[in-house]
Amino acid sequence: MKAKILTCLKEAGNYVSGQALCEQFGVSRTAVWKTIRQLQDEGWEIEAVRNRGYRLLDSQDVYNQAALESALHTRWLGKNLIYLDEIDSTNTQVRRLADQGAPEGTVVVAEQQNAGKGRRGRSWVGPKGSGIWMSFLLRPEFAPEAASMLTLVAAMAVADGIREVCRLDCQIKWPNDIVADGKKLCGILTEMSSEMDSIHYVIVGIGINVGIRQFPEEIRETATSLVLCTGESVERAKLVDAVLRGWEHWYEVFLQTMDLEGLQESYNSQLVNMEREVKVLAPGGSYTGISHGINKTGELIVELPDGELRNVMSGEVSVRGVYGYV
Ligand code: BT5
Repeated sequence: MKAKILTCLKEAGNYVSGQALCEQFGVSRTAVWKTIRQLQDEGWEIEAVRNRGYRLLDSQDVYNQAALESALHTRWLGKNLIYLDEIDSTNTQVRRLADQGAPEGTVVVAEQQNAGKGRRGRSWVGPKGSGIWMSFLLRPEFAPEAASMLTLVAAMAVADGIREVCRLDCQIKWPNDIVADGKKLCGILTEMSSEMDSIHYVIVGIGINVGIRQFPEEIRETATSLVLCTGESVERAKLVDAVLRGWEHWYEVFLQTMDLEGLQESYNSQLVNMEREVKVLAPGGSYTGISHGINKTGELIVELPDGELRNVMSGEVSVRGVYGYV
């Protein structure tokens, strides 16, 4: 009900009479009034004028179940959306739900993560009120080998979403970061539960720094946020919607060929390291070369000084710019 009234006010962009809301949703005037009060308590600025009705003032960053439901314009992703004030990690929460049989497309969004995860046991800083920390569940039919490409699909979705909502020209740092001004704005963590030749489920986790103004010492040089890059605040629910819509689009492109053929060109055009010298930090030792972008299976093609071309797989390495983080 809250989400519905909110959507109605957003779409109207003007006064909507109490009577019209009563009729549309088949509830009493008191029920409408109570719902408006709840929305106001959550932070929405709703003006109430006698004889005219209710009007939603400027869009604000209200972030909760109703705000997200009302902002979502996806086809299938997030039809089952769960908003939480606080959680250890949204990836871990989706895993718990997946084990209990949650459907494909389930999305978990949290206001705060207390034990956010990065790759290979690293941790992710996810303070309250200043980011998008979310994960979603897929139950794909394809072979486990294909799953590593999904991180790259997610990167495309995030970059599109940020451009659409924030008009910020961000780039992708292979395989799982979105960067702006040479610093990390977003990280992606894809996890999988599988057997030898079949996937039980995949969890795609996305962390976007939105309003963080000051980072912990250890990442101060390498991390940034949307507010630091644009100086503007962001309506997070809108950005969640744009990213999830972006996922639906690029995932469909991916499924057509079961590889990145349809994404490769666009991905490479956004790649921050394209045709630049990179340092590959592999378990067996690091080496440098020139990055020529990704191939159809999402490996990074790196040309070594002797001309040898190496296809670098994302599971085993990190890539750094020779002069800094990107
Ligand atoms: C990642 O790992 O970049 C994946 C991050 C995924 C986070 C999302 S949030 C929602 C979902 N739930 C989770 O628990 N995780 C996902 P990696 O490439 O390993 O980078 C981790 C490194 O990034 C850390 O070791 C820090 O150096 C740095 N870092 C940590 N928090 C950061 C932040 N908020 N912004 C930028 N850099 C950060």
